[in-house]
Amino acid sequence: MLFGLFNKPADYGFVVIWPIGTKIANIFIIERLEETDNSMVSYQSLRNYKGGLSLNKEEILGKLTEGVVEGDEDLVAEWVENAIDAGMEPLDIINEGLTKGIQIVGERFASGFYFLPDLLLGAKAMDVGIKKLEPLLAGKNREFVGRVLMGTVEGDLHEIGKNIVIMMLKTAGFEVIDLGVDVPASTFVNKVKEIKPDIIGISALLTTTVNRQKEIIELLIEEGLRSNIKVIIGGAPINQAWADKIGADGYAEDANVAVEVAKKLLGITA
Ligand code: B12
Repeated sequence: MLFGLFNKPADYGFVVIWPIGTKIANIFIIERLEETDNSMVSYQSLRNYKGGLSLNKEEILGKLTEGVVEGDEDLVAEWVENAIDAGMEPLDIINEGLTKGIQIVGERFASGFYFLPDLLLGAKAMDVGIKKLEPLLAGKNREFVGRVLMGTVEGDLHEIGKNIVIMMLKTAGFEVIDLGVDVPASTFVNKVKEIKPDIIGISALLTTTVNRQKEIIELLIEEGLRSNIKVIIGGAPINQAWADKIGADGYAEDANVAVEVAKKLLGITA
């Protein structure tokens, strides 16, 4: 049961939310609160959804962002459910809600306001949200349009962005084999030999690890594998100039573009 208090004295009242199972099923709004313009939460916007509750999109996105910034897994889990129930697209939930949160976490870390534990909490909260959305994004059983081998380079533990790219590629019909994080160049190349993917996707988030992308491409060349495979790279510090410099076939700044690039490289038009 949830009580919302309103700070305009004449309009004091409360809102009762009855959870049935895990879903918020019923809301009773005390008449007078409808006139409240100064409420802590705008419950007026909670109307007309599934016969009683409708959440304003900005409000939901704000909560998702807040959940990641605060490293609050429960808040993220709750509001991802609300967002799904409100009919929001999984990708909007990720891009406009959760990702904004992790960007703020990064900025606060860079400015010294947040420390490593805060970074970890933010990442964990983001992960909880993504895991909830994954089943909604996962591709249906169908023939694969191509095979992609993905991983984050050695020395680098960042995987959130890589995992989003993987989800999007799967949604677009690609088969994706994930090598995880901290993957040595030799592991990438051995796996290429074993499974013969069409594309290899290499993620790097640290300026100290981006050079590993180059090493992997060099090893592919050394092993005579380069001409049979397309290489795409990504990660926050990566740009097209770096991709050109190290001889990657493609670069993408986000998961949507990653799918476009992968399709283009394989000549997939649909
Ligand atoms: C979360 C996070 C962590 C988490 C990671 C948890 C996890 N499971 O992934 C933890 C706490 C482990 C962490 C650790 C560290 N981190 Co950190 N981290 C971040 C943070 C805040 C967010 C990264 C993220 O997930 N972004 C959200 C996703 C969606 O975006 P993305 O990763 O860029 O991915 C998108 C695109 O880049 C692209 N993409 C990504 N990969 C690929 C691959 C391909 C093939 C393609 C096509 C596209 C693509 O598509 C993605 C989806 O849109 C960033 C700040 C930032 N703004 O990037 C710092 C940041 C990357 N971390 C930083 C640092 C310094 C560290 C530590 C060294 C801190 C420390 N003192 O220990 C350690 C290093 C650990 C290691 N060895 O890797 C610095 C790096 C600075 C630098 N110049 O290199 C940053 C920039 C923070 C900062 N502003 O200072 N970190």
